[in-house]
Amino acid sequence: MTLNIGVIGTGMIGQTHIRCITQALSGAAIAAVSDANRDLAKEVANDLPDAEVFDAGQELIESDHVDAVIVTSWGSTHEEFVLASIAAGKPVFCEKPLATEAAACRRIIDAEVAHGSRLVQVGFMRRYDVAYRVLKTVVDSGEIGAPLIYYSGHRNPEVPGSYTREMAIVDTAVHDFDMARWLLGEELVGIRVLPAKRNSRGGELLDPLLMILESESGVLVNVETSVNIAYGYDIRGEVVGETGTASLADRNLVDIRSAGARSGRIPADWRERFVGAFDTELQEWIDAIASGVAPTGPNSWDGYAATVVCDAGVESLAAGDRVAIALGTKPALYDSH
Ligand code: NAD
Ligand code: ISE
Repeated sequence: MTLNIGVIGTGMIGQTHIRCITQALSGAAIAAVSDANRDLAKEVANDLPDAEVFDAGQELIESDHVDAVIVTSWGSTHEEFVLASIAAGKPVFCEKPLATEAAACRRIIDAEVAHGSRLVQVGFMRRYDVAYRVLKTVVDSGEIGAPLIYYSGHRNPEVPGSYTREMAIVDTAVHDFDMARWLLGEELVGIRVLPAKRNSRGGELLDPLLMILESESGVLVNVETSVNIAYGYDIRGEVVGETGTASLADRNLVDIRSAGARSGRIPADWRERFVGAFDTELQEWIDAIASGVAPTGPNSWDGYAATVVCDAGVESLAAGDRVAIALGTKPALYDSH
């Protein structure tokens, strides 16, 4: 059976996911697209012979030709489309953030709990990256002892002019927060955000930022965002345990020896670094739905928790102080995930 997917938001990552589904993955087709910019949606649909173009995301969700929904529009629109998908009883894959406000994430959780089973998956694709998966296996095995510190470096060569101060936290570090929760298997309870000496390439941005978070058991998580670092898209991760350490290795595809030096290639951007993770993330989502199993990837609670950590981070940046993170009670629906 082919899973017919409707995509809302045919911008950069919407097109990346469509390409991935139509050119690399199996078991699914793009049956519908919608974008606030209708010309863009039509242009994207030109390469998709079976895709209908809808003026409104809501109509796409309700279409009988759409079995499952992918939401890749701007973050501020996610709540509306995720809630509509839940109301229609359709599985929905929502790019991060699940919603831009904690209260909106809570409304999604309430709707999903009322539905009675999981329909929502959030696009935290790092959980599907081969290197991160091996890192988690090592941590969970106890080989390096109990984790004590986790360092998470998130470096972008540059960011667009529309990138604001808070985005280093809510748009970039949100991935690191999710990784910390997933790798450690615990919630984060506090955050302190410290601006470093500014990178002169970053204009008015506070770049780099250093964030120090604590987990429930007292593990310290140290997140670095550097979003104008020029040399490439570099993702670092190291867990310091009681008896050893484990870190993401450099993933050179080639070793270059030239002019008396040895070097390797660093990815240009997130698409190049996480191409394999996006493939696995979407293939596992498609396979689960096709076989009638609820998605097992990052859930609404994960999306909510990440947004709450982001809110606390933004508050800490403004206040120059530590801010506590309070999540409240987790519904039983999310206990086994
Ligand atoms: P983009 O601006 O390139 O594309 C977003 C598209 O959504 C635009 O074409 C816009 O017209 C459309 N849109 C906006 N409001 C809409 C609405 N109400 N209905 C239909 N379409 C609407 O942005 P992008 O970079 O593709 O980012 C989209 C989302 O994906 C964001 O939430 C972003 O955080 C996330 N993202 C995730 C990753 C990742 O690594 N997982 C990477 C990039 C972006
Ligand atoms: C972007 O939105 C992403 O999600 C990328 O993974 C991240 O590296 C980048 O900083 C964000 O702007």
